[in-house]
Amino acid sequence: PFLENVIQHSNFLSGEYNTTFIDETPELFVFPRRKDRGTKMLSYIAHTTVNGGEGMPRKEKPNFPTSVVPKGYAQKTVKQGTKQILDEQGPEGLAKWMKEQKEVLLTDTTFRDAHQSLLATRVRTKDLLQIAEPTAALLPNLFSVEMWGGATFDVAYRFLKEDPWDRLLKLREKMPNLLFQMLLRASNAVGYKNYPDNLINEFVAKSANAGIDVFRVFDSLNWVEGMKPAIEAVRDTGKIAEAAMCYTGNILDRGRSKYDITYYKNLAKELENSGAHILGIKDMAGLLKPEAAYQLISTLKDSVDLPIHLHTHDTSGNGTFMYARAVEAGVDAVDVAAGSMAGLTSQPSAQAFYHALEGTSRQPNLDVDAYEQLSQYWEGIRDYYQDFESGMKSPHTENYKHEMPGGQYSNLKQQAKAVGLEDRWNEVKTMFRQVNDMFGDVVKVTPSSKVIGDMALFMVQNNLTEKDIYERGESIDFPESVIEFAKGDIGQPYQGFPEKLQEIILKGREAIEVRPGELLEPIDFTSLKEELFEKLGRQVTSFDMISYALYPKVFMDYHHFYEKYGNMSVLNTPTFFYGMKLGEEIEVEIEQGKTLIVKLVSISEAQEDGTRVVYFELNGQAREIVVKDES
Ligand code: 3PY
Ligand code: ZN
Repeated sequence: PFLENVIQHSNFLSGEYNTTFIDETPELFVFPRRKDRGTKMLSYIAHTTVNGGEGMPRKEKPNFPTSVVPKGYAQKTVKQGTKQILDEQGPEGLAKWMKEQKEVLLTDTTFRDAHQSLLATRVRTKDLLQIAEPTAALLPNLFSVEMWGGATFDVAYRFLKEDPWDRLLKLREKMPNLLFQMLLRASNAVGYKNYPDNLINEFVAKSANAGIDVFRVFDSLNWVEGMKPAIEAVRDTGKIAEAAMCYTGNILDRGRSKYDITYYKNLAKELENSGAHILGIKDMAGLLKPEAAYQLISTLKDSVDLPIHLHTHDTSGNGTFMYARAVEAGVDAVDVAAGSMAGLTSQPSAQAFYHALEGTSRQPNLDVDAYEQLSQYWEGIRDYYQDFESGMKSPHTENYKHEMPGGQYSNLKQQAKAVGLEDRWNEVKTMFRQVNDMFGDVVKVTPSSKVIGDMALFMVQNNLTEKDIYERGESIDFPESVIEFAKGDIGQPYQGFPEKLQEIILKGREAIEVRPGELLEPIDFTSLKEELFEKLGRQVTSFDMISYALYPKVFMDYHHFYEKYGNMSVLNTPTFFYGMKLGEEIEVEIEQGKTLIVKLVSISEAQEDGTRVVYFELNGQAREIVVKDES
């Protein structure tokens, strides 16, 4: 403030200052009092109570039962696990160890994909941290915990107003024995478009440094060329490169030959040759049927030398049966979620899978009662996120038709609702598949699935048929993501683009066939750091810099929120989303050992200017906050 006072002073601006100015101008030493943390926090609570949480309608805070955290595990010495195997034996040693295990290995996805797929990725760090130590202690035999990447990165900043790096660092401390796994969209990192290679390298290096061990790398078109730089970047860190192929179509359908078993066999070999330590199979839409899984895994086991890690979404309800067949064929590891966060668009239930394999030699090595305890915790906190549930109540087999990824279903439904197409949701789903076929039957997963989804919405909204596109294409302004796809900006689809359609969409724009990363200017991190320092007015960490490079606007919006309200990740989740009820009292630990007690006393009627006064007690002292009622 001193410097600000000086340079804004009229004498300074007119150039009249000499060395005596400090004595002669005492007003320079009058600093505006910075808002303290308590006031900022009350402002957030007042705003949320009056107007509702970010992206949510205002709603009376429901009553939630207290969540049950299994007791006695905090700071307890945990049994060593896969993390120590990696640290001691390196990625090759770990891959060898995987293949030697008789029991099928498990990845728990509750910390990432399960809530991405069921609750629009909204689970907050606070709720993850509470269960981290018990998970590490109770499930020391897990292969890995998938807890980062995919959509969690931008959603953390955008909607939860928290720093995803902070989540990673804090969880790492609490779970020292288990491998941490993330989902990396190859050249799209944790975003929706291709980034320069040096940004991918930097992102991977810093993620590895902060605690990620297993990078599940995929390309949304299964384009291996697009995956190589990311695989290489992971290998350079000494961590595990799990190169995943996205499963699409149906190998059992002999009439649909584009993605047949030979396609997957060749792809697997290519990934092995590109340096993968583990071969991932990413069945993002839950299309892999039990017999197909058996045939696929058997073939791959014969063709590559890598351990195989299978991922699915249980949308159809066939997930556990499918896994059981994959286990018979020799799959090394599968992805499951704690029962109360499993099923439907999420992963199959860990407990159900355990019981399904009883009496077989490959039943997972797992304390199933411990999993039940953890599951009870998740069941409790899932309630906090009830406004983000997709509304799907039972298994849907229509995913075999529309082929929409589990993680996209609720998102696209929200998007449809936002443009007034809620009543035509069935049409959107049918159109999703039609657009897929128009584009030549493509792999659909972030971001290619977004292209198909955007186009499907666009066609339903404008009542367009495939015929219309071909007949009136020149006069149609296609969605931006569709144009970028046709330009080759997210890579090359297997067997290329349908030429005619590409021409119609591009309208003379040039398409590329090389890897987009080759054409993108590398990021100049030195000047980026300076730019960001100017913008933030504080020291810039490498984490800030990477996040800003990936998502400039999202990152700056988060920064502005933080300036205004402070660190709101300290609030409990119901308060973060709904604010407080009249008369309610909460405790907020703003830093270790420093707790504030907040009571909401009353809220005034709205004044003529649309503001309300919210009366609190903060540690027993009366405080007032004026907020604008936005209703
Ligand atoms: C993601 O990319 O976020 C996914 O989960 C894709 O399935
Ligand atoms: Zn998934």
